[in-house]
Formats: sequence, C-alpha cells, structure tokens
Amino acid sequence: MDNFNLLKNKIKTKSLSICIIGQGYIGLPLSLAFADCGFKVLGYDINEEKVQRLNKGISGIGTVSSSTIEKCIKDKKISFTSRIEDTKSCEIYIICVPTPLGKHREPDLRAVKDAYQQVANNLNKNDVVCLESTTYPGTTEELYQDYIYAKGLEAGEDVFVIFSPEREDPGNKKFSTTNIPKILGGVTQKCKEIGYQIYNSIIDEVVLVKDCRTAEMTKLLENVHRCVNIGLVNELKPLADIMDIDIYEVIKAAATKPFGFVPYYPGPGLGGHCIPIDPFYLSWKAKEYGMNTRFIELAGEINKFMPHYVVSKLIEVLNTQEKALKNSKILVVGISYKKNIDDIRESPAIEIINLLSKQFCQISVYDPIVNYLPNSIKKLTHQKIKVLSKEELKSYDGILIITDHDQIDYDMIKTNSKLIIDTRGRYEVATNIFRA
Ligand code: SAJ
Repeated sequence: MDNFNLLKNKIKTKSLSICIIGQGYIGLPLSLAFADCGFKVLGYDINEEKVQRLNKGISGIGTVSSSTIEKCIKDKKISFTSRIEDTKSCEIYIICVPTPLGKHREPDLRAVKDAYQQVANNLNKNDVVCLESTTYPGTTEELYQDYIYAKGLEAGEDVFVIFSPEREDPGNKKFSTTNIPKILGGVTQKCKEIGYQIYNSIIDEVVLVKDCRTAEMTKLLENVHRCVNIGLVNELKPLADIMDIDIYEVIKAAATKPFGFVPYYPGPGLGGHCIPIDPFYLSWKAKEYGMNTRFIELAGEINKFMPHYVVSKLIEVLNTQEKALKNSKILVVGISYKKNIDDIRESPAIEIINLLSKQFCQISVYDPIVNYLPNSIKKLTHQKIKVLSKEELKSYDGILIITDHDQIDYDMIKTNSKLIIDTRGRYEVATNIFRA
C-alpha cells in the first residue's frame, strides 16, 4: 500500500496522534472533539500554568466543562504539554493560535509563524499540517513555501498542508465544534482529501473549496459580513435616537420580513478576538493589490466610535439633570465582549471604563459571569460588586447596561435606578431610561 493510502487508512482507524497547538477557545474544544472520537491527542500550549491546570482537568474556559477534560484524561485519550519536544511523535498538527493586529493595525502572525516553525522542525514524511487561525488569503501558501517546501518536503507527496478556518460561536448552546460545517482547502488535491478525512471523523459536514486562499477568504467574508452589518446598525442608532425612533423596534419589525433581511443589533462597540480584528487582515492585504476596502475601514471607524457615543450620551443626560459626570457614581453592568460568556478580550466595556476614568467619576462594575478583572481595569474602578441590591442601585447617579447577560435582574435595576443608559435594547425608553 503506498504512503498516501497508508495514511488514509491510519486516519480511518484513528491510529494517528494529533497535536493541537494552542489550547484556547478554539484549540481546546477541538482537542476534546478529536479525543472523544478516538484519536490520541496531545494539546500543546506555550502557557505552562494553563497546561498544568488542563492536566489536572481544570478548564479555565467558560464554554468547556472540566468534567469533559477529566474524562478524556482518565480514558488516556488526551494529555497536555508546554514542551514542544513532546510533540515530535505526533503525525497530525493543527494550529489554533491567535492572529491579532499589531500597533499599526497590521497582521501579527508571530504566533502562527512560531508554531509553523516548531512543527516544521518536527515534521516527518506523511505528516499533516493544518492552520485554523483566521488570516489573509495567501498565508498558508507563504508558510508552506517558507517553512516546509524550503526543507525539501513537497505538499501532497511528502507531507499534507491544509487550511481549515475555525468557526466557533462562544456561548452558543445550539452549535458546537462537531455540528458547525467546516470549510477546508489544501495546497494540493491530495492535501484536501487527507484534510477531509481527518475532519470528517469529528464534523458532520466538511465543505471542500478550491484551495487554501479560497478557504482563507471564506472565513474573512464571514467576519467582514458581521463587522460591516453591525457597523451599519451602529451608524443608524444615533440617527434613530435624534429622530426619536426606537432603533430596536425598527430592527424587530424589519426582521419580520421572511427573506432578504438579516437582523443585527447596535451595541456599545465591537468586542471579541475576531470581528473587530479579522476584517483588517483583508484590508491590509488588499493594499498590496492597490485596492481599498472602504466598507471595512468605515465599519471599523463606526464600531470604534461607539464607546465614545455611549459616554457622550451619559454626559448629555446627566446635564439635563444638572449633574456633571465628574464625581458622579457610575455602575457599568456587564463587561465581557458579548452576553453570557466570561471573555473580556477587546470588550467595548474596557474602552468605556477607560473613557469614564478620564472624566473623574467613580466607576463600579457588576458582571455575574466575569469573575476576574485585569489590573488595568481594577486600578480604574472603585469596586466590582458581587450582588445587586436596591440600596446599592439607588446609590448610583447613572447605570450603563453594556453587556446584557441573560441572568441579570433587569426589573430590579429598572425599579431602583435614577438613570439607565441602555446600549443593548433591554428596556423600552422611559423617563429614566435612555438609549446609547
Ligand atoms: N455584536 C453586536 N451586534 C450584533 C452581533 C454582535 O454589537 O448584532 C457584537 C457583540 O456584542 C460582540 C461582537 O459584536 O462584541 C462579536 O460578536 P459575535 O457574535 O460575532 O461573536 P464572536 O466574535 O464570539 O464570534 C464570532 C462568531 N459569531 C457568530 O457567528 C454569531 C463567528 O462570526 C465566528 O465563528 C467567530 O466570531 C470567529 O471565531 O471568527
């Protein structure tokens, strides 16, 4: 049996070990999905503390249960390491590391390149390398040329090189790693076939596309679509407000159209490690072709302005009550980047707290899901309250609903607050309730 069919057979019998590089919101659920279907999985992460915690079966990610990890460890299906030399014996490498933006909003592929370099150093004939991190079209081809082909290993013959973008919606109980269709492209047709077999072991639907560039672009279109449409409703929110129109009622009414309309909702800004970031990988790459992506840039400007709009609205409303924001007591309700999760990365709440701190008001925070406040926020806030009480609520000059976790008691807040700035459409507009 030739190498290619031997590899296909080993995938089919799950007699291969998979190394998943990056044990975050994407890598950890993926590791557990492969372990659960019978592969031997080694979860690699550079963070030693995280690896020690994972080897004790402690998740640290709100959307992944510790009991699931404990079971996989007990069944000897998975282990975790921060020593790259431990990954040498693996045959399939899947890279799920962050792709942030640099300080000039340019792609920062350092984590991806480090991972690729480490994998290439350990790569043997018939091994497989897959990148899942969101990036600009052409990245996988560049990495293959620089780190693998440069070593004399040819894709589709000696090794198999794939791009299959992650698709997770943290906090979404309806969709998980195994039932979200997976896009997949390869450097060659044989790479695609191998990739299809690997992912089809755990995912119901694997959607093959022409090549890696197509797969990379598909993922970016998904996130650009969200970024631009959220930017659209964020632009319309202040307009509707000044026209004395309830934008949430308008969107709800428009959503009754059974075709040709997808509802998006205005918010206090755009958070998370994807939507505010990924589109700018494409706008950066477009410039190399002499093209501008004006929708992406404009949506970015609008979304980035929203925290300023929220604070200016608070100042405006306090003024009508002949109060200054300075020395006022303000409560920020909800600080994660979206509701019902504990992740505060790129959260607009952080930007709003920074802006409020420059107005010399006293800032308190309430978030029943986020247990940890980074020092950068701790030093700007007076306190993080654990339980809402009537007395506590009455003591504030203004309350900002920033992240509207479902478990929050909105009736209690409404009944006991002097002033509410609602950035999520939780309330109808009222004498003490304003939209921003
Ligand atoms: N947001 C709005 N209005 C909306 C929807 C979202 O203001 O109508 C805000 C959220 O509050 C949040 C940000 O946008 O701050 C991002 O929200 P998101 O729902 O896109 O959440 P992410 O970034 O965790 O996950 C997204 C995925 N979400 C959905 O498809 C619903 C998906 O786009 C990607 O699979 C994922 O990013 C990723 O990993 O790229």
